[in-house]
Amino acid sequence: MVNTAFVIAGSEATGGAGIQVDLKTFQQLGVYGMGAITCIVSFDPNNNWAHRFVPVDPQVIQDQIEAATSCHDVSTVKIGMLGTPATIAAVAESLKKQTWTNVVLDPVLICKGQEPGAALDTDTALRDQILPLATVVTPNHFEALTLSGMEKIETVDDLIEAAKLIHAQGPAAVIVKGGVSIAGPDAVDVLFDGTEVTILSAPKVGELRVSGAGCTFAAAVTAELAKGATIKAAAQTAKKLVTAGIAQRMESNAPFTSVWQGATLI
Ligand code: PXL
Repeated sequence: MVNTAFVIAGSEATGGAGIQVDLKTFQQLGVYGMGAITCIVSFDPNNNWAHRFVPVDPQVIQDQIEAATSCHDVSTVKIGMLGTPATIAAVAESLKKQTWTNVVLDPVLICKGQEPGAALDTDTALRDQILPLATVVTPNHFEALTLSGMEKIETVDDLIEAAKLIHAQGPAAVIVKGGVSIAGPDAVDVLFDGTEVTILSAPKVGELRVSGAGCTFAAAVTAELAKGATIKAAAQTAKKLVTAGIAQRMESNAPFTSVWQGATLI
């Protein structure tokens, strides 16, 4: 029996982020992927690679979710970029139509192409409507600041505090990713499951952000959970996979590199 996983996320056409990365990661880990697109992000090579953002009609998002979940039995879902309060409401409503064993939320809060005025509404909608449905949430440094309400996150102890504050808002487990935002030689992430704190650490591969690291990490956690791994084991595998994918990253004509979802594990 092939394990299945579903992703509800935005499209980012360069292949460096979004649903493209999620489905590649599922495949890399031997999981049958299916996906619904919530919004379309097209970077603009003539305007400093700014994000052009178009939300998908909420009804079309619900139709996609209906098609995928009717066609295949699936109980593990990853949620990536949703984009607007309307798309968030549509996804929340559709998710409630069946029970899920694992709901992995990558809380992509803002995208550069969105109107700043709309971003707060979007954050609030995500927090109110999607966060309570999540079993695992994977904020990066910026998202952890927003979701925890902390003024700064500078140390591993701060990462632990943020994970605990976000955990108190409902999700069964929180993985706060320190990445290059925390000083020191290692990229440190912290998993808190309500009782145990687990530190995931690997030597940094340079100090630059690599596109798709967050998407790849959450998608790898999702795929491993779909295969029956514990959250801790899934997070450890995801960390190894992202580290290898960053070390073997794709160069591009844009001023950023992307994670390679075909990297051999080191
Ligand atoms: O990496 C965050 C992200 C997620 N999803 C989509 C994106 C981006 C960043 O560009 O475009 C669709």
